[in-house]
Amino acid sequence: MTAALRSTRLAAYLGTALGVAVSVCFVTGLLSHWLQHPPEWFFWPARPAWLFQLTQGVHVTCGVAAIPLTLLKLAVVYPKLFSRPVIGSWRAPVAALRRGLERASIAVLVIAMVFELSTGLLNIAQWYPWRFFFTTTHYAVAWVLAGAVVVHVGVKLPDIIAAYRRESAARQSVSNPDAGPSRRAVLGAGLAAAALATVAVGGQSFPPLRKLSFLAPRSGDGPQDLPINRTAAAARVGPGALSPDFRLSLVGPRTVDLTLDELRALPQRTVRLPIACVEGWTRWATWTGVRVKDLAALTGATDGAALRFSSIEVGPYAVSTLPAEHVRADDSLLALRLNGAVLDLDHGFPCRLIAPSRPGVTQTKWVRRIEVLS
Ligand SMILES: Nc1nc2c(c(=O)[nH]1)N[C@H]1C(S)=C(S)[C@@H](COP(=O)(O)O)O[C@H]1N2
Ligand SMILES: [Mo]
Repeated sequence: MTAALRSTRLAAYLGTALGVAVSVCFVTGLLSHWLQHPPEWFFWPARPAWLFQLTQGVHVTCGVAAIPLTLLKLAVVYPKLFSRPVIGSWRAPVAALRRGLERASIAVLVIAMVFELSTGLLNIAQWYPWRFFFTTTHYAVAWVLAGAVVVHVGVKLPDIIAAYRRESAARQSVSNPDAGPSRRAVLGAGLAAAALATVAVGGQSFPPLRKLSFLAPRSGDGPQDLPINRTAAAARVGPGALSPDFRLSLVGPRTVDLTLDELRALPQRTVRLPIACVEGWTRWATWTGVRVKDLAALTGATDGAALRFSSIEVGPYAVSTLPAEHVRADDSLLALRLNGAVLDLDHGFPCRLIAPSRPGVTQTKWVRRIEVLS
């Protein structure tokens, strides 16, 4: 690699692009985390229905775009990782401290970055070759990464500012521009690789891009034109879901048990809503079922109550809480039908939750019990 490519300026450009991508991933990741584990103060609107599709699509797409940028940035700066002295001399303690902090933050930064990008990528490919629980670890390391980025940018700020100011000077310092690819060519190639990565997987989150998305792990397979996250067989819900003794229990000020026929006899509503999976894919469908707020009203719940949905299944995604804002929304349904036919067993037969602007993981399938909270 030529001197031009090792320049601070290229490192600063790539660093800026990466800083933007990481910040966007951090914020959209926090939103996804709060949606799944809402703190008291957290509010998320029920409209527009595609809001979570957008934030999560941006999260996954920026993460993927960051992969080629990270590789390029490492290629540009890696000789510095081996530069000596490691920290410096005690005779200049302030400089040594700064250098020590810089190097430590870079070590943490690189490790956390590689960890976040690789686990995120494997997660959207739905391949889990590890033993830890993905979401908790990905979330915890995100804070480590954010801290390392803040320290790194703080330490490097003088260099970054200087790099942006020194355009012409840096150009002149390149003694032999023919010795290899130019800085601009490398930067262009990096951005092109990032754009390609974006298009290659972005289509699973943004349907108009879908035909171009040759790497999108999930886009349209599954019965009733909708991918399946977890099958009925895997969740072992078949007997309970198909039993003629199935009852939906509504538990609130009044407790009501409904058979499937009784559910079908209630007023039905049809809406277009997406399943927007945290793993990045989104698929819109037409859902028909009973409005959640009508079910809440049957139990005598007051306006402003949240509901807890529990599945026949036992497992990590068997229970979800629907906040009051979404209970009130006209489009939140306990769905009985999907794309014009009875809900497939794999999509949650006899009934499943579908609510607007929510992560797919909270759209509980095979619902057996709805409880009024507070
Ligand atoms: N009971 C139960 N409900 C569940 C899940 C699950 O594993 N068990 N997976 C969730 C996830 S992660 C998603 S993305 C959606 C997918 O719904 P689908 O399989 O009908 O497409 O269902 C959600 N509901
Ligand atoms: Mo999901």
